[in-house]
Amino acid sequence: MSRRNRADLRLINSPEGETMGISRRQFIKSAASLGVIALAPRAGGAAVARTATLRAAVMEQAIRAGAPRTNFSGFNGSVPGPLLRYRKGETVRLAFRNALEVESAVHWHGIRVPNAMDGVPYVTQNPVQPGDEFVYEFQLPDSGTFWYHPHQSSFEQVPRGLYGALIVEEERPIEVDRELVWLLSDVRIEDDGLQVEDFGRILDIANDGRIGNEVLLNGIAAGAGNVLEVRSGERIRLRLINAAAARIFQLELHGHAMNVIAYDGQAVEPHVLEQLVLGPGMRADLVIDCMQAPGSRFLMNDIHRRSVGPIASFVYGDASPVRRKPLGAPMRLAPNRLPEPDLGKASEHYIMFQGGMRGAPTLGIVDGKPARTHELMERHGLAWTMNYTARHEHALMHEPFLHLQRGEHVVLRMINETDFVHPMHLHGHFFRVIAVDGRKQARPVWRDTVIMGPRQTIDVAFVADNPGDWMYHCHILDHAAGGMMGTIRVT
Ligand SMILES: [Cu+2]
Repeated sequence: MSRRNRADLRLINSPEGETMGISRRQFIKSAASLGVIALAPRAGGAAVARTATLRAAVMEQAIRAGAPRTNFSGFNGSVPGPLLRYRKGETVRLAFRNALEVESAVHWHGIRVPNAMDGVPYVTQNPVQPGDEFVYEFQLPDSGTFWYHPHQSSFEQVPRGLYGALIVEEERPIEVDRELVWLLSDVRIEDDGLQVEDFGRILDIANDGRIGNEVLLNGIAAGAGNVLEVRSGERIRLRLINAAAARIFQLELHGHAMNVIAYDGQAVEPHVLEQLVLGPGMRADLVIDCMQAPGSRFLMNDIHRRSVGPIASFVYGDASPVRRKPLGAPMRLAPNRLPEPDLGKASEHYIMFQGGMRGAPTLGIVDGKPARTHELMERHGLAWTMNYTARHEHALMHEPFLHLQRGEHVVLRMINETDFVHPMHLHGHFFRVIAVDGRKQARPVWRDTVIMGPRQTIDVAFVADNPGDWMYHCHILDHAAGGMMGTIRVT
């Protein structure tokens, strides 16, 4: 256990950024290079956009003290990229500078941006060429926990390290003693620390995706040695983001109740979770009352079948408790205003998913021609179909698979005929998860990404109120590259 890891966890998203009077465009850098972009409140009341620059470039960073440095691509020289933190309703201006040797762009996952700001090459904008810049400017309609990452060759660019958190504070935040942002991810590295250059293998594409051999928490190796020092009695708000390309986390925390207060940034009625399942792209906000005795120690574990192991240790300092009883303040967040789908007048649409290396063989259409499973894989590098069609990242995006009228109330039935799990993500909108395998959900939660279990059917409902071509894809990024990707056109 290194001093460095300790420092990292304590520094993560501490509120100093706001209270230290940091001026415009300055970064606070922690020892482990987690930057926080915190900007001065705008003067006057004029609607001045808050600006920040995200520069993508190759870089190096050790994932644990003493380990050989790992080659990453990162924003502003760190993995994860700088923590962007704003308030609901603000307008932001984010300049993306591409210092990579490949085309890229930045997508703002979960933020209901105008279509032209969504950051999807070939769909909402041209790719940003090496050496070029693209300026994104949009208002933040919702408070919540969001993140950003490239949407070009994302199966490679994201696990190389291009991701960061974007937090939008509520108008009236709930009372907590401390807030943390944890970006979970992984990396596939050799003993020499270098990333394994095996991105986009059909074996990964057609299976569970490319899973790393080291789990990362804010760019540092996860594990029991990753220590979060807590004080008895304190209330922590923990914002969790799964930024991994393919890994699904299933988290449990010993000795503490995990009160979930938001999924994908949207408020839910606070309730206690025994386990939290987070697929790639998904987020959860937790409130944790640390009511154990000074000097005690507890593990947060990932108990997912593929990745059993500790994520971090909650270690109580010796200081006397801040309070003896949990803070009585409410945990419930004020909900964002989202357009409520009316199921009585909603149109119904279906998407059937097939493919993968296990399960029934697939017949799909690629570039207008039929292809059997082996042809999909061997000839096209594809493994998945949506409504019998497999789409390449570049080629077929201009042909939406679903047309919706602006303002249309929609029920989307997703029928997973594969033997695999798929976290399905829709851009530009939130949807309510209304039924699972035909069972109506008592409290349908808002989400932008929902897990479809193997052979499971999920119904979601939303109002298509945001015009444009919106990506709809699996957030296992190898699956997206392998055909589980398309656009929904709202006009
Ligand atoms: Cu998938």
